[in-house]
Amino acid sequence: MHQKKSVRVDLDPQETSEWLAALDQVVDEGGPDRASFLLERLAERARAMGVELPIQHNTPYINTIPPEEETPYPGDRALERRIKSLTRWNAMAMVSRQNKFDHGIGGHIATYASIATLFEVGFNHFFHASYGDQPGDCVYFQGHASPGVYARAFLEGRLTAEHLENFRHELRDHPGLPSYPHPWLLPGFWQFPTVSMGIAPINAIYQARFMRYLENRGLIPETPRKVWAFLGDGEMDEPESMGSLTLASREKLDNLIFVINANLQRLDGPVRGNGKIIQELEAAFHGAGWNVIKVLWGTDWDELLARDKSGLLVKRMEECVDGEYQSFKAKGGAYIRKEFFGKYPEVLKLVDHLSDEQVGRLRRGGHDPQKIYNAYKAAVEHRGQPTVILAKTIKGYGVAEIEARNPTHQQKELNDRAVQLFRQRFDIQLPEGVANNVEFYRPPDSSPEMAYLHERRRQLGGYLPERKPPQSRIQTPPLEAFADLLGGSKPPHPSTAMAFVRMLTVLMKNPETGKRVVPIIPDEARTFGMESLFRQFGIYASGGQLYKPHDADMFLYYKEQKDGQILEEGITEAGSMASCTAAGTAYANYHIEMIPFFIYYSMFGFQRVGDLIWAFADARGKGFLMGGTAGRTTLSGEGLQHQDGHSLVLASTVPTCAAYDPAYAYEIAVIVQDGIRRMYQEQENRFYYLTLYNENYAMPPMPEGVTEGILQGIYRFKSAANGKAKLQLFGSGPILNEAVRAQEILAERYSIAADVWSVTSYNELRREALRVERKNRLHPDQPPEQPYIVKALGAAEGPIVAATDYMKAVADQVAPWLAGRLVTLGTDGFGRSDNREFLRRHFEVNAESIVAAALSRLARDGAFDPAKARQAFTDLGIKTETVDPAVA
Ligand SMILES: Cc1ncc(C[n+]2csc(CCOP(=O)(O)OP(=O)(O)O)c2C)c(N)n1
Ligand SMILES: [Mg+2]
Repeated sequence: MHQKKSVRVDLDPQETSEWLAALDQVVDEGGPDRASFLLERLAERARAMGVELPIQHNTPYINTIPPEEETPYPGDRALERRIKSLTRWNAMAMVSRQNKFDHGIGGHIATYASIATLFEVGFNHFFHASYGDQPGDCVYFQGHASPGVYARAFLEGRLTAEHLENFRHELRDHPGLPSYPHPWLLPGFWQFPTVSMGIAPINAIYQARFMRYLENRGLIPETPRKVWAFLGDGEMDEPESMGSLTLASREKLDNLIFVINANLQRLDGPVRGNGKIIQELEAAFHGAGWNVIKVLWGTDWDELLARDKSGLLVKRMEECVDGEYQSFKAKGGAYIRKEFFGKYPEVLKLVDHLSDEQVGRLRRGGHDPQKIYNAYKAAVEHRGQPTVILAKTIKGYGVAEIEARNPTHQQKELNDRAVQLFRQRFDIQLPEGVANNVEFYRPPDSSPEMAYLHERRRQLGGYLPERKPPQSRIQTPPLEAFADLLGGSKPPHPSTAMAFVRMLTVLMKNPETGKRVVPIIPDEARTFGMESLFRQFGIYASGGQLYKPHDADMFLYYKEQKDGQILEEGITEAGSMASCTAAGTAYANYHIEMIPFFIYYSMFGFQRVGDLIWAFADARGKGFLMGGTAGRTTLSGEGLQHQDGHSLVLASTVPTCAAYDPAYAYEIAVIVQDGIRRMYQEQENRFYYLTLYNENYAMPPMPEGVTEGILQGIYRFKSAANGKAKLQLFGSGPILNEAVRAQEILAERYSIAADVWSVTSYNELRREALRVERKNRLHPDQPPEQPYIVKALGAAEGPIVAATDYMKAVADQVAPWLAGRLVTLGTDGFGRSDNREFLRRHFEVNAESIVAAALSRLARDGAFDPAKARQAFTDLGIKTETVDPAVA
């Protein structure tokens, strides 16, 4: 009988030892690979016989690469150490000086101290700045280790002492240096914004996938390019950090290398005081299908481990938790001897020949160039899987009094004694004046270390990070190319979402833009009526389609192909945004302009992945975010968690995002066409957000002379039919149709003439008005200019009722320039499941509510009889005593 046993007792020690002896013999005679082969066969057989085997995702707490498999270090260790020490010095000096000078300005010493060797081995041996005429590796530097990246660029002569002097003084001195990697602030230097934890890992994964996408589509040549992401161990707690791991293994992204700087600490204290973060991450990455390389112990441990015949040293390594490992480094050699080695007499004996100081200096793997080099080499050579290197380091390494201590993250300044100890610790040779004043130091170019540094970078194709996008070559198709959208619709009428899909198809067939368009969809294509694109352009599948789709005999079948153009991302807005980021910055990283269209449920965009969008803007990302099924009342049935009435408010917070809320097909054509021109022809660093709705209605032909207004944000769509308008109605998206209906009701029932305006972008109108206002403010001696909103309205008279499917705050943005005339109707509050008619009535944005608001305002202005207004409310079915939808 098969019995489960939770406690395993050795029932036959004699038999056990025979099996173990047999294994020993196999290893001795056949080698470890043979042993591993046999064990795998045994495990297969055992499983087939129903024997329960533990699933193991962890290996022992020692280095993955055994010393006998290591390659000797190819570089000059002494010169590299000198370069690294100088980088350490300059990085420390930069932060410490600035904080002495400007107390509280911030910066980090401890993080770079822990990651310096991991960076330097990369800089000297691995990070390619180019591959022939192709761009080089993408390196995501741990954000708050930026002082080290600056310090190296200073040694390389790419940044000046003035730059370092102005670290975190971007506004008062020139040239300033931003705190962290921000392409927006240092566009020739930084490539990837990383400092918001979790952004780098997910962006790096999708970057590696996008690189393959471009290769598989034949848009860039295949190169050995790698994506390196240097990440904190605390950072791995972010859901974005680990959320897309299986994409990387599924896509066999062997161009991707994560290096996790496991210094065992985060900001407040240990990452896993009561456990071992490296083991936890190993299991998770193994489970997700990654190649895992642990770099735990430095070379000086090899000899101890070789003499550890009892296995007790490894046992001791395994039983200690990170909180203890942190204490060992915080408390020094004598403590380590007593508390770590002292637990077992056999283990204690292993360090008999070492002084306390030597015991204290036994290095961790992440500080040993030999171990790091071998891990990087194995990672670069590994095929078929992404690699994660788990490097054990020490936070604040080598910095007296802060090393491995809980407050180390916050340490910004070093006192004179600590500076002296730092110099001694890393044997930093400096001219005396430089050392005493904690000045920056770069040896003369003729020195051996500088010659070495430059030669290494020359071998690796130049310096990095560096961001140098070439001139764009895309010519925008003329507006006439989208004639389909400009001439008005015939029944059955489309929605703006459908009109957009038509435009996208035209763009994808256009010889200029066709191949550059990247449609990115998180499992919503059918929602937006985009399934027609599947067969025409193919869904990207790196391995091709391995099955015959059940709908293969249908016209619009689900076609996956290796060079498919559509990125069907599955249900991950974060992943899709990361793809959008890779595509929208391809002009800088691959020197090819790609035009992403990320099409998603508008509710799950800015609200859900806002920080990724912010980073996209920082990275000078270009492209289009398309918020489908937009509007709190236009998306019927779906209710509170689906109906979006606020993404436009959030979009307005991103400086480079131009947000539009178009009503008609031709507006979309004008906005997108001009967007391509501005971003890809004029090279402006901006991107677009457009709402798309799923309500079908007649799309009018484009009136004459409206393109400027569409782009600026407002134009008169329909003048009053009878008489000069005494009232102005603003509408956006499908609510524009409500405004038109209100115009008719007002004319027919109340003899009030009103003009109707389409407001395509309150956000853009406000920005322009603010720019003009600022100019006027700063030049009181010059005649004031008028903002576009004021010019556009011209002599249009009377109060203005603005209705939108978004929050009132969207329309309120232009209130300051409308002299108290503006009444806003919008969809503040939680959504409901019902149809459009009831939703618009509930949120008071239907035609009747617009009419009521107009009459009410006219009555208050003395231009309409209040008693008649009250009667009108009854006639229009307006309930005056219901709960405010904003709080309902
Ligand atoms: C999303 C986000 N949350 C919080 C922070 C603030 N923060 C900066 S560094 C840090 C701790 C980082 O710990 P770890 O990732 O282990 O990096 P280490 O400095 O230890 O290398 C925190 C919480 C941030 N930058 N981003
Ligand atoms: Mg950490």
